Amino acid sequence: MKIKYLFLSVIAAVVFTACNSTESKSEEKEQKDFPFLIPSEKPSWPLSAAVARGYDKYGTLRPEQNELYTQFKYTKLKGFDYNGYNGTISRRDPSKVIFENGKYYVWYTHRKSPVPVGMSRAKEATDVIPSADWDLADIYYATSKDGFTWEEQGVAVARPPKPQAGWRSVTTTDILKWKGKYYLYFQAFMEASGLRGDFCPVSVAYSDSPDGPWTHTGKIVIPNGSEGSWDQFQIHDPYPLVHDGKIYIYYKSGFDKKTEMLPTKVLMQGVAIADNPLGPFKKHPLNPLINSGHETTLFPFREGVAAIIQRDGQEHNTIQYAKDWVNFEVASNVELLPLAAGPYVADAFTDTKDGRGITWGISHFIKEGSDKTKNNLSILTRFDCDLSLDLHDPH
Ligand code: AAL
Repeated sequence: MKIKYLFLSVIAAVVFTACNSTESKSEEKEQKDFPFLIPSEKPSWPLSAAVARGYDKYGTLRPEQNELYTQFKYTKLKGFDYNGYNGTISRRDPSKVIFENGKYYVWYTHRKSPVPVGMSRAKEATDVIPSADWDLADIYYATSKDGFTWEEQGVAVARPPKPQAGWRSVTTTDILKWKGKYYLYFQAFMEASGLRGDFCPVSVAYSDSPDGPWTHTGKIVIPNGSEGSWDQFQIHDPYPLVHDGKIYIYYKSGFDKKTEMLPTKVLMQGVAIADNPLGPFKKHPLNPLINSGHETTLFPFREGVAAIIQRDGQEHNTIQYAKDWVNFEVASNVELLPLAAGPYVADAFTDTKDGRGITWGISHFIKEGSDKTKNNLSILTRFDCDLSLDLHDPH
């Protein structure tokens, strides 16, 4: 009997030692294979969701190694007068920047008011006091040799006479160059912003030169959506790019069933596509394509398109990428993003299949009026970033 117990205890000891050594081996293995710095190749051992995401979603553990990660730098522009920042002059919502005739061009919402707007609001549609920073505004443009010092050239597209589209205000424009002609798309307000004005559609003017003269088409080229649709209430921030031989106009709308006058803060972005700059534009069946953001800022990147998503929504403060220009994925998380950014996009209209990205542009910020008019005083600024596959701007 004793031999049996002796035999069993030997077996137990052997098994115990083997287990221990296996355990110590696997512990040893983990210690050996799990160095303090996580390797750049995805490890073979089990990972937590967060560490796995670093490999699977971002493709790199360091944002700086991500082509669509950047920080942003801002520089005060020279050449724009703001009446001592007393709230009577605002400039905001710049277009993309283009390079023509040996200089840069930018278009933007320009509002001049007899009194500081911060303290007054339009009550009636006939009021001559703007109800917001973009009420009773016209589209101005400026040119520059270096992107830092600008020369305001004056009105590009003025408000047309009532009852034409945009008679109350023409704002938030963006530029398209197509077959040698130039097109400015803009929000066409029919009422003061403080009333139902923000429920505006998009119209377009065209010219043979970036210096104008511009001709109003009087057309609504991207109309509000039908009752109950996501873009029923507003068609804002038109942003044209050329892709696949067509004109892609990305735009923002307020997406919920709010009925009060002020636009919603549930903002999403979609696209309308046409073969001709004057339409007809067909809204993509998957709209809205981007679930966050405020003003639209996009640029061709490699075969797809990238988008800077700022201010509102679950995925604000991200840069997103759509290889097919429709289905966007979060590419990076970023901070201190430019508001209403109008980047210099060298390949915005070349129908490129290999977008090279951006390094700078014009955006805006809201400054408190010098006479404490609080907001309603928007200022244009320059932003610089590193979202380019090339080293520098060729100009
Ligand atoms: C901007 C843009 C649109 C809105 C208003 C002026 O940031 O989203 O243009 O109408 O605010």
